[in-house]
Amino acid sequence: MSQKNESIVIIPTFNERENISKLIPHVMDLPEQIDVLVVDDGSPDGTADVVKALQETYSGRIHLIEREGKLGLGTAYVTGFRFALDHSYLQICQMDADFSHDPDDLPRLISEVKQGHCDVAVGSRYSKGISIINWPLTRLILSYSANLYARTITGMPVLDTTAGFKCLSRKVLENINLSKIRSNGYSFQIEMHFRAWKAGFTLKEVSIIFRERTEGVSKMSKKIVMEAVWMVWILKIRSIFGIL
Ligand SMILES: Nc1nc2c(ncn2[C@@H]2O[C@H](COP(=O)(O)OP(=O)(O)OP(=O)(O)O)[C@@H](O)[C@H]2O)c(=O)[nH]1
Ligand SMILES: [Mg+2]
Repeated sequence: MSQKNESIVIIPTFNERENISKLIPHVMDLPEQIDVLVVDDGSPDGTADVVKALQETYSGRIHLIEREGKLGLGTAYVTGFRFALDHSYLQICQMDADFSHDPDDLPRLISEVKQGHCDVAVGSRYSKGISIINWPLTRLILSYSANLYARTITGMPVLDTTAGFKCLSRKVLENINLSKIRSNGYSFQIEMHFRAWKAGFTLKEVSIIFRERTEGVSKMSKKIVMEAVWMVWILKIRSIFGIL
Protein backbone atom coordinates (compact mmCIF):
# COMPACT_ATOMS: atom_id res chain seq x y z
CA MET A 1 0.00 0.00 0.00
CA SER A 2 1.27 3.51 -0.70
CA GLN A 3 0.00 6.88 0.49
CA LYS A 4 0.75 10.45 -0.46
CA ASN A 5 0.34 12.14 2.92
CA GLU A 6 3.32 12.23 5.22
CA SER A 7 1.51 12.62 8.55
CA ILE A 8 -0.77 10.21 10.35
CA VAL A 9 -2.68 10.29 13.61
CA ILE A 10 -3.15 7.06 15.54
CA ILE A 11 -6.41 6.88 17.51
CA PRO A 12 -6.91 3.90 19.87
CA THR A 13 -10.56 3.13 20.47
CA PHE A 14 -12.71 1.09 22.78
CA ASN A 15 -16.43 1.85 22.57
CA GLU A 16 -16.09 5.27 20.94
CA ARG A 17 -18.79 4.95 18.27
CA GLU A 18 -20.31 8.41 18.78
CA ASN A 19 -16.99 10.18 19.13
CA ILE A 20 -15.20 8.54 16.20
CA SER A 21 -18.09 9.29 13.83
CA LYS A 22 -17.47 13.02 14.42
CA LEU A 23 -13.71 12.96 14.99
CA ILE A 24 -12.65 11.39 11.68
CA PRO A 25 -14.55 13.89 9.48
CA HIS A 26 -13.08 16.69 11.61
CA VAL A 27 -9.52 15.45 10.96
CA MET A 28 -10.30 14.96 7.26
CA ASP A 29 -11.49 18.58 7.02
CA LEU A 30 -8.34 20.10 8.55
CA PRO A 31 -6.39 22.37 6.18
CA GLU A 32 -3.44 19.98 6.46
CA GLN A 33 -3.79 16.49 4.97
CA ILE A 34 -3.42 14.06 7.84
CA ASP A 35 -4.25 10.37 7.50
CA VAL A 36 -5.93 8.42 10.31
CA LEU A 37 -5.26 5.00 11.81
CA VAL A 38 -7.83 3.65 14.25
CA VAL A 39 -6.71 0.74 16.41
CA ASP A 40 -9.93 -0.75 17.73
CA ASP A 41 -10.04 -3.49 20.33
CA GLY A 42 -13.17 -5.30 19.25
CA SER A 43 -15.47 -2.58 20.62
CA PRO A 44 -18.88 -4.15 21.34
CA ASP A 45 -20.60 -0.89 20.34
CA GLY A 46 -19.50 -1.31 16.71
CA THR A 47 -16.88 1.46 16.57
CA ALA A 48 -15.07 -0.46 13.81
CA ASP A 49 -18.20 -0.50 11.62
CA VAL A 50 -18.40 3.29 11.80
CA VAL A 51 -14.74 3.51 10.74
CA LYS A 52 -15.35 1.11 7.83
CA ALA A 53 -18.24 3.26 6.60
CA LEU A 54 -16.02 6.36 6.77
CA GLN A 55 -13.31 4.53 4.80
CA GLU A 56 -15.72 4.51 1.88
CA THR A 57 -16.14 8.29 2.09
CA TYR A 58 -12.48 9.23 2.52
CA SER A 59 -10.84 6.79 0.18
CA GLY A 60 -7.31 5.70 1.12
CA ARG A 61 -6.87 8.11 4.04
CA ILE A 62 -8.37 6.06 6.84
CA HIS A 63 -6.79 2.88 8.11
CA LEU A 64 -8.23 0.43 10.61
CA ILE A 65 -6.57 -2.28 12.65
CA GLU A 66 -9.02 -4.51 14.48
CA ARG A 67 -7.76 -6.48 17.43
CA GLU A 68 -9.57 -9.38 19.06
CA GLY A 69 -10.34 -7.89 22.45
CA LYS A 70 -9.43 -5.12 24.90
CA LEU A 71 -5.66 -5.54 24.93
CA GLY A 72 -4.78 -2.11 26.34
CA LEU A 73 -3.58 1.27 25.20
CA GLY A 74 0.16 0.58 25.16
CA THR A 75 0.02 -2.38 22.80
CA ALA A 76 -2.54 -0.54 20.65
CA TYR A 77 -0.07 2.31 20.17
CA VAL A 78 2.88 0.00 19.51
CA THR A 79 0.81 -1.78 16.84
CA GLY A 80 -0.06 1.62 15.37
CA PHE A 81 3.56 2.82 15.42
CA ARG A 82 4.67 -0.29 13.52
CA PHE A 83 2.00 0.31 10.90
CA ALA A 84 3.04 3.96 10.51
CA LEU A 85 6.71 3.00 10.12
CA ASP A 86 5.86 0.28 7.60
CA HIS A 87 3.85 2.82 5.59
CA SER A 88 6.59 5.45 5.44
CA TYR A 89 4.88 8.20 7.44
CA LEU A 90 7.24 10.95 8.61
CA GLN A 91 5.19 12.57 11.37
CA ILE A 92 3.28 10.17 13.60
CA CYS A 93 0.73 11.55 16.06
CA GLN A 94 -1.25 10.09 18.94
CA MET A 95 -4.68 11.34 19.97
CA ASP A 96 -7.58 10.09 22.12
CA ALA A 97 -10.92 9.48 20.42
CA ASP A 98 -13.02 11.33 23.00
CA PHE A 99 -12.36 14.98 21.93
CA SER A 100 -10.28 15.61 25.07
CA HIS A 101 -7.62 16.43 22.49
CA ASP A 102 -8.70 19.12 20.04
CA PRO A 103 -8.03 17.90 16.48
CA ASP A 104 -7.49 21.55 15.49
CA ASP A 105 -4.22 21.41 17.48
CA LEU A 106 -2.80 18.63 15.27
CA PRO A 107 -1.26 20.94 12.60
CA ARG A 108 0.54 22.90 15.35
CA LEU A 109 2.09 19.74 16.83
CA ILE A 110 3.05 18.40 13.40
CA SER A 111 4.60 21.69 12.37
CA GLU A 112 6.95 21.71 15.40
CA VAL A 113 8.36 18.35 14.29
CA LYS A 114 8.32 19.11 10.56
CA GLN A 115 10.23 22.36 11.04
CA GLY A 116 12.83 20.57 13.14
CA HIS A 117 12.06 22.46 16.37
CA CYS A 118 11.92 19.13 18.22
CA ASP A 119 11.69 15.38 17.72
CA VAL A 120 8.62 14.97 19.92
CA ALA A 121 6.01 17.73 20.25
CA VAL A 122 4.08 17.02 23.45
CA GLY A 123 0.59 18.51 23.72
CA SER A 124 0.91 19.75 27.27
CA ARG A 125 -1.74 20.50 29.89
CA TYR A 126 0.79 21.91 32.31
CA SER A 127 3.21 24.06 30.32
CA LYS A 128 1.17 27.27 30.68
CA GLY A 129 -0.31 26.91 34.14
CA ILE A 130 -3.02 24.23 34.09
CA SER A 131 -5.18 24.07 30.95
CA ILE A 132 -7.79 21.44 31.77
CA ILE A 133 -11.55 21.94 31.46
CA ASN A 134 -14.19 20.00 33.41
CA TRP A 135 -12.07 17.82 35.64
CA PRO A 136 -13.14 17.39 39.25
CA LEU A 137 -10.53 18.70 41.68
CA THR A 138 -9.68 15.15 42.84
CA ARG A 139 -8.76 14.07 39.30
CA LEU A 140 -6.71 17.20 38.76
CA ILE A 141 -4.80 16.61 41.99
CA LEU A 142 -4.20 12.97 41.05
CA SER A 143 -2.91 13.85 37.58
CA TYR A 144 -0.77 16.75 38.76
CA SER A 145 0.77 14.69 41.58
CA ALA A 146 1.40 11.74 39.25
CA ASN A 147 3.22 14.08 36.88
CA LEU A 148 5.27 15.66 39.63
CA TYR A 149 6.18 12.20 40.95
CA ALA A 150 7.17 10.87 37.52
CA ARG A 151 9.19 13.98 36.71
CA THR A 152 11.01 13.96 40.04
CA ILE A 153 11.99 10.30 39.87
CA THR A 154 12.94 10.14 36.21
CA GLY A 155 14.46 13.63 35.96
CA MET A 156 12.75 14.18 32.60
CA PRO A 157 12.40 17.83 31.59
CA VAL A 158 8.69 17.39 30.79
CA LEU A 159 5.87 18.97 32.80
CA ASP A 160 3.11 16.77 31.32
CA THR A 161 4.76 13.33 31.45
CA THR A 162 1.47 11.45 31.01
CA ALA A 163 0.35 13.47 27.95
CA GLY A 164 -1.37 11.32 25.34
CA PHE A 165 -1.57 13.97 22.61
CA LYS A 166 1.68 14.33 20.70
CA CYS A 167 3.55 14.14 17.43
CA LEU A 168 6.69 12.07 17.00
CA SER A 169 9.20 12.16 14.22
CA ARG A 170 9.58 8.76 12.57
CA LYS A 171 13.27 8.72 13.54
CA VAL A 172 12.23 8.55 17.23
CA LEU A 173 10.17 5.43 16.60
CA GLU A 174 12.90 3.91 14.44
CA ASN A 175 15.38 4.32 17.28
CA ILE A 176 13.26 3.13 20.18
CA ASN A 177 13.05 -0.62 20.58
CA LEU A 178 9.27 -0.91 20.54
CA SER A 179 9.31 -4.54 21.60
CA LYS A 180 10.87 -3.51 24.94
CA ILE A 181 8.00 -1.24 25.95
CA ARG A 182 6.43 -2.62 29.09
CA SER A 183 3.66 -0.26 30.12
CA ASN A 184 0.08 -0.26 28.98
CA GLY A 185 -1.83 2.56 30.71
CA TYR A 186 -0.78 6.10 31.64
CA SER A 187 2.75 4.88 32.21
CA PHE A 188 2.96 4.08 28.50
CA GLN A 189 3.12 7.82 27.87
CA ILE A 190 5.74 8.27 30.60
CA GLU A 191 7.78 5.39 29.18
CA MET A 192 7.69 6.76 25.62
CA HIS A 193 8.83 10.21 26.78
CA PHE A 194 11.54 8.67 28.93
CA ARG A 195 12.87 6.39 26.19
CA ALA A 196 12.89 9.24 23.64
CA TRP A 197 14.68 11.56 26.08
CA LYS A 198 17.24 8.91 27.07
CA ALA A 199 17.92 8.18 23.39
CA GLY A 200 18.91 11.85 23.00
CA PHE A 201 15.83 13.17 21.22
CA THR A 202 14.44 16.63 21.96
CA LEU A 203 11.00 16.98 23.50
CA LYS A 204 9.09 20.25 23.32
CA GLU A 205 5.91 21.00 25.19
CA VAL A 206 3.24 22.75 23.16
CA SER A 207 0.43 24.15 25.29
CA ILE A 208 -3.01 22.67 24.60
CA ILE A 209 -6.41 22.91 26.27
CA PHE A 210 -7.64 19.51 27.45
CA ARG A 211 -11.41 18.94 27.80
CA GLU A 212 -12.95 16.06 29.72
CA ARG A 213 -15.01 13.75 27.52
CA THR A 214 -18.70 14.51 27.13
CA GLU A 215 -19.64 11.26 25.34
CA GLY A 216 -18.72 7.65 25.95
CA VAL A 217 -17.26 6.01 29.04
CA SER A 218 -13.86 6.35 30.72
CA LYS A 219 -11.52 3.36 30.72
CA MET A 220 -9.32 4.65 33.49
CA SER A 221 -8.80 2.27 36.41
CA LYS A 222 -6.90 1.98 39.68
CA LYS A 223 -4.74 -0.70 38.08
CA ILE A 224 -3.61 1.75 35.38
CA VAL A 225 -2.65 4.33 38.01
CA MET A 226 -0.72 1.75 40.06
CA GLU A 227 1.15 0.60 36.97
CA ALA A 228 2.52 4.14 36.62
CA VAL A 229 3.56 4.25 40.28
CA TRP A 230 5.98 1.33 40.01
CA MET A 231 6.88 1.72 36.32
CA VAL A 232 8.77 4.99 36.84
CA TRP A 233 11.06 3.20 39.29
CA ILE A 234 11.64 0.31 36.90
CA LEU A 235 12.51 2.73 34.09
CA LYS A 236 14.83 4.74 36.31
CA ILE A 237 16.64 1.71 37.74
CA ARG A 238 16.99 0.01 34.36
CA SER A 239 18.42 3.17 32.82
CA ILE A 240 20.96 3.50 35.66
CA PHE A 241 22.19 -0.03 34.88
CA GLY A 242 22.12 0.64 31.12
CA ILE A 243 19.49 -2.03 30.42
CA LEU A 244 16.58 0.19 29.41
N1 LIG B 1 -7.56 0.11 21.40
C1 LIG B 1 -7.76 0.45 22.68
N2 LIG B 1 -8.10 1.72 22.99
C2 LIG B 1 -8.30 2.02 24.29
C3 LIG B 1 -8.16 1.08 25.34
N3 LIG B 1 -8.41 1.72 26.52
C4 LIG B 1 -8.71 2.99 26.21
N4 LIG B 1 -8.66 3.19 24.87
C5 LIG B 1 -8.84 4.44 24.12
O1 LIG B 1 -7.80 5.30 24.53
C6 LIG B 1 -8.24 6.64 24.60
C7 LIG B 1 -8.06 7.16 26.03
O2 LIG B 1 -8.91 6.43 26.92
P1 LIG B 1 -9.93 7.17 27.92
O3 LIG B 1 -10.98 6.23 28.38
O4 LIG B 1 -10.40 8.43 27.30
O5 LIG B 1 -9.01 7.43 29.14
P2 LIG B 1 -8.94 8.73 29.97
O6 LIG B 1 -8.76 9.89 29.02
O7 LIG B 1 -7.94 8.50 31.00
O8 LIG B 1 -10.37 8.77 30.67
P3 LIG B 1 -11.52 9.88 30.53
O9 LIG B 1 -11.12 10.99 31.39
O10 LIG B 1 -12.76 9.28 30.98
O11 LIG B 1 -11.59 10.29 29.10
C8 LIG B 1 -9.69 6.63 24.12
O12 LIG B 1 -9.71 6.91 22.75
C9 LIG B 1 -10.14 5.19 24.40
O13 LIG B 1 -11.18 4.77 23.58
C10 LIG B 1 -7.81 -0.26 24.98
O14 LIG B 1 -7.66 -1.15 25.79
N5 LIG B 1 -7.60 -0.51 23.64
MG1 LIG C 1 -10.21 10.44 27.71
